[in-house]
Amino acid sequence: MPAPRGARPGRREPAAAREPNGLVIGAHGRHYVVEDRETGAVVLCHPRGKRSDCVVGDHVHWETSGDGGVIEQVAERRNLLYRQDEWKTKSFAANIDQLLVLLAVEPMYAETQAARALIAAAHAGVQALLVLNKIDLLGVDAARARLQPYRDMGVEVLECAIKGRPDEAHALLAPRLAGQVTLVLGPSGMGKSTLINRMIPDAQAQVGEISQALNSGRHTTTTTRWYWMDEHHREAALIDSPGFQEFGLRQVPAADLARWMPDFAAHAGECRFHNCSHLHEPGCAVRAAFERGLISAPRYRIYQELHAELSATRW
Ligand SMILES: Nc1nc2c(ncn2[C@@H]2O[C@H](COP(=O)(O)OP(=O)(O)OP(=O)(O)O)[C@@H](O)[C@H]2O)c(=O)[nH]1
Ligand SMILES: [Mg+2]
Ligand SMILES: [Zn+2]
Repeated sequence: MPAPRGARPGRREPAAAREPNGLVIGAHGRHYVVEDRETGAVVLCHPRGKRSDCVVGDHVHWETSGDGGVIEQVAERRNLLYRQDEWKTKSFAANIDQLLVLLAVEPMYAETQAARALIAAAHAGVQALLVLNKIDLLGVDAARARLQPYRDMGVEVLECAIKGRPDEAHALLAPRLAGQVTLVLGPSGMGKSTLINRMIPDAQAQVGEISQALNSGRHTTTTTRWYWMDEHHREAALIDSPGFQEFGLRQVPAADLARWMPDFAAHAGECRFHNCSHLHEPGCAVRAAFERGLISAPRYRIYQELHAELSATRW
């Protein structure tokens, strides 16, 4: 067979010309856990050079080096979900098919956390669904009511009790997760690791049971990790992540915010001014919708809070 044009015998192809041979399945600071695409072997890798900009879900080209490996190149990403405040950017995962925002009846979460995760997903071009967990606990009616605005704006909202009613939860979630790479995100204590363990019995993700008898404290998830749902086909995966508190959205310009909030976007086109901020302008269709109850009071407050945050001077 003739050599391809431009290829010289004995000369190594640049990494860019080769197929990625690894997948980043874990990240611990400057160390990355890489799974070899061919063999499925797991190797601890360092990135080449000073910059460490890998994230779970990245397709990489890696080579053996000493006991571990070196990441030579990160392939172009289909998408990247991240949060960004004034000081830093924190990536959650790359190349995902969907985001599952997990909430619970208890502990009570801040609605702004859910809203922010959905905005980040919309901005990154990732479809998202909300799952309300622990519906076996008291307070389910109030938690359900808080999510009604999200249902109304077309977000898929599922309800389950992953620990309380595990079989039912499995039957509900399995078809939604099949064949997809799903990032599971949410505040601490919502049941993300419980969900991973329910769907993948071999996962053995640490769950935050408070063991008073053993006085061992809570086991919260501290790093993001990829779990295959189907070891053989390697199509579907769940990504467990540490609970988030802050969720900066500095990547979104204030003027674009309404675009990523479906209940706002539905009316924004009708405003008198095309660059309406939906805060104080006359002829604002978004404010009119809010006053008619078509946009919920908490959602409008979240918009005001975010708009102010994103308009503040950067240092
Ligand atoms: N009552 C009830 N408790 C649940 C349910 N699902 C999970 N839990 C409990 O919620 C607690 C927190 O669960 P985790 O899975 O560790 O939560 P997490 O979201 O992974 O938390 P972080 O790792 O800290 O982000 C544990 O004590 C679980 O047993 C449920 O359906 N009902
Ligand atoms: Mg966890
Ligand atoms: Zn407006």
